[in-house]
Amino acid sequence: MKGDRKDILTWPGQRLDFSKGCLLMGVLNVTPDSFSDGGQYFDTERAVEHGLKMAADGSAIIDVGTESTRPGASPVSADEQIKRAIPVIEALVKKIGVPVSIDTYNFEVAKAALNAGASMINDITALSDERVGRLAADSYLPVVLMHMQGTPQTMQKNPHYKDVVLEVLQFLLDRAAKAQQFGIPRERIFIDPGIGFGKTLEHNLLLLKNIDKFVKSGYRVLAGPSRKRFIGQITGRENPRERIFGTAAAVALCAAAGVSILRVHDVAEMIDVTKVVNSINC
Ligand code: HH2
Repeated sequence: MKGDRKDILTWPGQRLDFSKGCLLMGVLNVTPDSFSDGGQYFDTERAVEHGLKMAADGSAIIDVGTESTRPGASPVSADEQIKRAIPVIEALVKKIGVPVSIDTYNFEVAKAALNAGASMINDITALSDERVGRLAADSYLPVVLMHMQGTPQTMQKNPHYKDVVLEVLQFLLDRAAKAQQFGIPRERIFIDPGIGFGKTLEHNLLLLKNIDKFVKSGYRVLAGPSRKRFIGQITGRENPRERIFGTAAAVALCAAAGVSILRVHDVAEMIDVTKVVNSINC
């Protein structure tokens, strides 16, 4: 299966080169309430400035999110999300050479983002709305399929699995097969175990410990451990912005295991981590 995975992923107008190892996806939350940077980039100008900085720092993709999915967060209307996302995407695609992805499971938001120039869809519900899958297929775009148990409102109430690694992997393989039925070729599919989405500390650790099993599936893997609560639980650091070294440990482990993309907030710091791991691994 690994043979299907080329080192360079190309799609209309874009390319990602994995030949030297993993790449970073910089998080750009245009929200007032995200768990670690809520409000910091809610203003369009500041959001664009931060996106430009992450690209200059070495981020290979900028991931624009307009709705917090932290545990207990409430959904935001599509109209409001479009209002938040579009000016930021339009400004970024004019100024940077790297792809902009839209972090959404909402068809209307995805469609508006693609019209504004976004060229990748990061769907935390793994194409729960089939129209998002067809949109990605018809537009020849890559997609990220993430696993979540429950919804952001309920997911941390009592997450339960018999075998978390097996169940999460099986779910992602099923969704990836479905994505191919929509017409998305397998090399454009990224699978993501969804660290922190309906998972206890133990579940998150098991998923990270076994991240190689996801890599061996033949699909490219994306992981998003950045600043998350499991790092606070281990280190005692309540403030997500103080979880950079903890994030670095998880990023290094994932990079060494062959994860293709790490979704991170602290691009300037994590680029050094991945450069070192990639150099050792090459
Ligand atoms: N995590 C978050 C949001 N989107 N997408 C993928 N593919 N994988 C992840 O692990 C992931 C994600 C949550 O982080 P953040 O965007 O910083 O927080 P919030 O949801 O509060 O905006």
